[in-house]
Amino acid sequence: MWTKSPALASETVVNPTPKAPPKNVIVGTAGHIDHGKSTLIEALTGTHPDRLEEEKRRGITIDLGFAFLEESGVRFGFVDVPGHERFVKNMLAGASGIDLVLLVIAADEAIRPQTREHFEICRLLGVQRGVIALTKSDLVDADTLGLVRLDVEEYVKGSFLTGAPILPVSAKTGVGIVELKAALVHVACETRERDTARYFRLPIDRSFPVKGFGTVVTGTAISGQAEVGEDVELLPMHQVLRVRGLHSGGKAVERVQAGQRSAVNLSGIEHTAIQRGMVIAVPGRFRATRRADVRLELLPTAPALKHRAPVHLHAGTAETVAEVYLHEGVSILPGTSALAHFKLQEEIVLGRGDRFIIRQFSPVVTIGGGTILDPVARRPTRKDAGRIAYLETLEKGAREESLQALAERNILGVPLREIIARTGWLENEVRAAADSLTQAKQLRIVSVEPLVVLSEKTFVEICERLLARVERFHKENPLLPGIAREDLRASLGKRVRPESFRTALEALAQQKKLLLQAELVKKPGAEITLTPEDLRAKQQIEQAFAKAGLEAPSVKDVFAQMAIEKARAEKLLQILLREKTLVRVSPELIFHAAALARLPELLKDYKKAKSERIGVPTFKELTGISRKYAIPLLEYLDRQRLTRRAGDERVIL
Ligand SMILES: Nc1nc2c(ncn2[C@@H]2O[C@H](COP(=O)(O)OP(=O)(O)OP(=O)(O)O)[C@@H](O)[C@H]2O)c(=O)[nH]1
Ligand SMILES: [Mg+2]
Repeated sequence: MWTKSPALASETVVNPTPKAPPKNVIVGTAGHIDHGKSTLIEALTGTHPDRLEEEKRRGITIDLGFAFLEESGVRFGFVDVPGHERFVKNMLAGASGIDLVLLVIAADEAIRPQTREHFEICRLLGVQRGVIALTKSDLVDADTLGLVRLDVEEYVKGSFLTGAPILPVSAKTGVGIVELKAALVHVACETRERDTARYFRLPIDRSFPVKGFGTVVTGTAISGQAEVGEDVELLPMHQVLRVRGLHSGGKAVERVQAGQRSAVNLSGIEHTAIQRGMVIAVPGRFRATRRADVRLELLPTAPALKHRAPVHLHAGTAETVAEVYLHEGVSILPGTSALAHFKLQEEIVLGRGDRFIIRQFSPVVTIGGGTILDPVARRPTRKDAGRIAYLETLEKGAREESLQALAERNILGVPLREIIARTGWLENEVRAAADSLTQAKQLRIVSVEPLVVLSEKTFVEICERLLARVERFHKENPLLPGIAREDLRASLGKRVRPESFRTALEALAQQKKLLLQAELVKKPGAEITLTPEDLRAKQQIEQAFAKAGLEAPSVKDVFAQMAIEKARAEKLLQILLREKTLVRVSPELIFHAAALARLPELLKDYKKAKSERIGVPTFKELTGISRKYAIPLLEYLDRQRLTRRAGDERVIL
């Protein structure tokens, strides 16, 4: 239904064949201004890709245009780009999602500056295949055509376009169009299909309203798939939205997948809130970022790039300014590459392995490109000597090694979400790698759900610190049986997450290196050792309470009689309480256990001789104590289930 909208009219299928399932391939045009790119797309598909009023008026392409063609089992999505040097940034937004390039060179002009720039961009973006069309062949004679062909062959020699078909065509006479279609199909069959099993991601190139439907965004799905009714996350805002409808190839579909031009109807958002450069993706798998570590390649024609130089970064459909930090050396020389770090002016979404282009800050020309190694990198520091080795490991790409390296650089441990945002691996891939590294004793899984991994080296360090801490505690606190779990955890500081602490503690307990007793952690065999002086003082405290019987003294008074310092006396008191020689009846009242032991007997005799019930005054008489003690004692007896409160009285149980 929304195909009727003028905004979507250009995304129309031409020549559909019923055979399924077709291969999805995105073809991007490339080439100098006025070389006939848009005209050629019209000749191929029947759709003229220029859609803006201004484009029609000026006869040039300004922004991206789109068209479709289904031919011999291949579903082509064409992205037509502008050739004008001022609009290279628009070209870049379109070029990022393409599988193969249709390099357009006018036979009457041959290779021109944007032929070169677009070609370099495709090479830097890792485009693998392409077809070269020599357009306007009706304007030149056979000799000229032959010369241009030689020129072009020479130019692409050694590149990804070596041996690519070079076809003379004319949109005017129709010469070569059939052959060009055949060549596109042939090359399309050789391109690798994009991975639909990966996480869905679609860099947005347009956002517009459709009457009756609301906001529609378009773009090339570069990985995974999305279905109507699912949630997607709009990034960099991390806003979750519902997919109300999907279009591809000009018709409503239930699902779009990698390699398809897609129009996505989103509910719950104004079209003006969405711009080119934003991304919709499967929720929770990508992260907006301001820092990335990259392999950066400088074109041979570019001037040397200095440390901390600002550049324009183009990745996906996004564009922002990046400050380039060099991890090695002070500058990148033309035609070489280096490991570098981008500090971005705005948050964008990057994925590991994404290709990008950089353009000089001013004047704005393409100077290089590269590959994202770590899309969510940390600020570079001078101390961080291991970063180059780490990035080289990521570059080699083996999953286990990369995960190991990631864990080793994160002493806090790495949760699943972070691993995925930084690698793009599927959850089962992460778990499989974590399991095999655990078996190899290189990694510790400190939490299974959600998964958190720690390098074995860090884990062993935590264990050692724990043991040392407990040992020190025993040495410093000979009168205490062990350290409280929470105190032990706090002593490790914030750099150890609770899961790591718990796993380490359990491992040490299993190895019998530590003993866990309720909330206490101690070394096996650690005994409370009292000096003769402590022993004497302890006895003194006990006797003070024993002598007083039920007329218990206050702790303060007892301590006042003692020669040792208060903190020490307090610890001895704790020992007596733990031994149950003394019993705390209320926050202020402590009794000797022997004095309390008389109470059940007294109550039993009273019950036998007098009554089942006893009031406070009688209890006072019976025990010979004041009201101050009687109430807390009765409450204590209630708790002990020796008595039960009934109004003002107690029932003796
Ligand atoms: N004679 C002749 N003219 C052509 C042919 N193809 C394109 N043209 C003309 O060349 C001019 C430019 O064509 P476009 O298709 O707009 O060129 P473009 O490469 O898309 O230009 P930009 O998008 O602005 O970079 C138009 O006037 C076309 O009519 C052809 O095969 N033969
Ligand atoms: Mg054009």
